[in-house]
Amino acid sequence: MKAQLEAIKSAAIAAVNAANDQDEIEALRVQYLGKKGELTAILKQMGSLSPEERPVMGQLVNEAKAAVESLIAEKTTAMKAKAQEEKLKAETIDITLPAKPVNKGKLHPLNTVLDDMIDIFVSMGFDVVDGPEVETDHYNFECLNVPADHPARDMQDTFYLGENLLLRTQTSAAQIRTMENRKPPIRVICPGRVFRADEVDATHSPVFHQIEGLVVDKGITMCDLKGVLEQFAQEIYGKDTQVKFRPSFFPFTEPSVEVDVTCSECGGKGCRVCKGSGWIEILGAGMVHPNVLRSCGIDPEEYSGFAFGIGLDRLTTTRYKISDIRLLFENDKRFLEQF
Ligand code: 2NL
Repeated sequence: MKAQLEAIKSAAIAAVNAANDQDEIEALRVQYLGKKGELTAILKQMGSLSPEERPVMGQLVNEAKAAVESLIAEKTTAMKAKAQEEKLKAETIDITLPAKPVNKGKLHPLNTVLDDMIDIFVSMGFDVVDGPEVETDHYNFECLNVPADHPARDMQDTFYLGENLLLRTQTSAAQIRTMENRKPPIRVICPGRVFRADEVDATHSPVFHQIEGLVVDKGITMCDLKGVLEQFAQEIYGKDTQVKFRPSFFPFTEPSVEVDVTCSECGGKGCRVCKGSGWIEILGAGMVHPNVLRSCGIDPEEYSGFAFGIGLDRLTTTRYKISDIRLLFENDKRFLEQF
């Protein structure tokens, strides 16, 4: 029986040592140590032994079982460690490989131009304000001294949403509210989308972009207007840019001017861009009409101000040599990816 035990023990140890994976080891554990296993079976034969032999044999069997058990535990730990190591090896990341390209997207050219303009005015002390695109007749026209019979109020020119509701034709309303809500000194710009019932062509779109500005304080004069707008033009077009103020008319300003700059394409010699004149019109401006100040609760005897309106779209198409304004609104990725 002792010899049989030794034989089983060495067979078990050899088999466990030869095992290649955990399934095999588990099968061997069942084969030798399980309820019906070979070493367990030997214990059951002990009844045939004499009372003196029994404890001796019992101890031998237990030692054999313990030896096989500890070998199995050892092999299992070693196999688990090896499997883990192999798994880690297979998962190694080569951090020197180039990353997958990420499509970051780009700013729309209108936003690039707008950001530049905002930087210039903010550096001169202006705040940025905004307002709704749907406005009332009161804020869009009434407060701005646009008379009831003015052609701009016509259904042909303005998108009406109801009796008194319309899509704003300029961003002035946000500035009107600023005058109602803040005390001078006021220095604000208001960028945004505006709407007019225009026929669509290469230079006209029913939706376009404007940045309006307003300054109100004691003692503001036309000199302040000229200084601010000349500084703006030279920062956008370069410091050698010349600025020309031509008399004009707007209902909300008096006097009113239109501002031209020397053509940045030809430097003023005359070319296709400036249609041979050497000048390009960039904005309209003027001293805020006393009626407008009054409609916002500001006393025109005490305060004065100037205002201006700049079209963003034309500035953008000339800067990037874009031939058709419609390209700005079609959101064709092939076009937008060029900027
Ligand atoms: C243009 C002309 C202009 C204004 C806009 C304005 C706003 C207030 C009061 C007075 Cl709250 N005026 N805005 C003034 C003059 C001209 O825009 O041709 N824009 C493209």
